[in-house]
Amino acid sequence: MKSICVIGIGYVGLPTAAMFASKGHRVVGYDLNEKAVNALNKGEIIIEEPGLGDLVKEVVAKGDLTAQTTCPDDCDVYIIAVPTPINEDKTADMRYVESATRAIVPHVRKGNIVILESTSPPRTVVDLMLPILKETGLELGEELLVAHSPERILPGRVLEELRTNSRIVGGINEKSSLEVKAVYESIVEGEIFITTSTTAEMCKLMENTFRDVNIALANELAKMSEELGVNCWDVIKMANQHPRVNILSPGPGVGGHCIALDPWFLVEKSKNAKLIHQGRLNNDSMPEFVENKIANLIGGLEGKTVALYGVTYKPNIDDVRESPVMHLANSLKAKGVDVRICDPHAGEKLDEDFDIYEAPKGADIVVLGVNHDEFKNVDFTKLTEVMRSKIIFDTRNFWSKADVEKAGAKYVLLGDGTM
Ligand code: SAJ
Repeated sequence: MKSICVIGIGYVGLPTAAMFASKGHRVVGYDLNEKAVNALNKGEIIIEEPGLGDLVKEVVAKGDLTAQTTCPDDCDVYIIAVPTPINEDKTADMRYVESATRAIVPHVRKGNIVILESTSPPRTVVDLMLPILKETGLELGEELLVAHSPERILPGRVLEELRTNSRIVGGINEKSSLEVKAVYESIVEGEIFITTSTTAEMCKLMENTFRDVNIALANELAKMSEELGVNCWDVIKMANQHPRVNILSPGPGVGGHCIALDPWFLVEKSKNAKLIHQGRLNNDSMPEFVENKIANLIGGLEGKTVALYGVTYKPNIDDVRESPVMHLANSLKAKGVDVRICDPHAGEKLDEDFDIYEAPKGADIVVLGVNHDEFKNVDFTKLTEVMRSKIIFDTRNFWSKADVEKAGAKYVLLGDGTM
């Protein structure tokens, strides 16, 4: 059993720390955020993720997971799981990775392992971390083992995916890769692939980029379909019957802290990332596209009321980071729209949150931004009877046209070719 320090106890670090602790390792979460540290030491969590609350409670109660705001110095393994946000100019903000690496320098000893889990631009380990870690005086790859092992867990399924997904371990040399692989073997049931640190960085970025470019294609299809009078959802359904085609779904844009950001790390580092760049621009254009459709449907925006269902970046989570629907809500507000938000998951984080049947009061349109489960079985008669004009705009192909029309309302679907 090892003693492990996880630096950054957020969306990735916390479940990782809890998982290692549940396998008998002694784990210390190190984070500068006092609120997160205090909550963790009480066995509480401040994020919404199925199963995580119970697991954390259990390992904290057993004393296997603790948290502190200073870096511990008696650990065998240091895992860096800090955020890698993006600057205004779309370049990676690597301050947290840099300061986390600097923070461990005085604490690491001969035989320790340093792992970067944060998604980072290619060459981060080699160009940013190694020069800092050299200051330890330890021989890198021999006395101090270093690797990148990107997290690839899907919010909403984090514990399951941590355990069952395959894992990539990119060491600065083979010895590092093998030692780090052994660390993850205690929590990962999937296959663990060994490679170089820069290849591991590229793998992670290309996975999210693959999805981003595919969604960009779906969004472009939605726009073309409206132009050409085709229902893009029919096209996707039938084209995907082909054994080698899998077009993802269009929507109001791509959000979250991963897919909407990671492709920029490639654009920053390579002048050849042209398709990737265009895909980002396509996806970022969707909130505005949806806003223009809303304006067309209700005859302008100023002075209008829009009931907006779901503002998180995807369904059934409370995360509004980089949410395109949040972006849409703010843009509508700036144009003089009274935006009445209903979000059963993120509601507590918002200034104002309406109940499902309260949000549409006096609304000129109901817009489905995110398909939370709570919205599945809404009663459209009850929902639309309090509206000023009965228009339902579904950006996710989630609601039934027949159900909406039965309630005497107009149903409009993003990319259905009717506008
Ligand atoms: N989206 C669409 N259409 C689709 C699918 C998704 O518009 O057909 C949108 C969603 O609404 C959301 C965004 O894309 O706004 C991203 O959601 P997601 O569920 O595709 O992915 P994330 O960002 O929650 O998690 C991704 C995952 N990566 C891949 O599936 C390749 C996850 O495995 C990674 O660990 C995570 O990024 C990460 O941390 O990098």
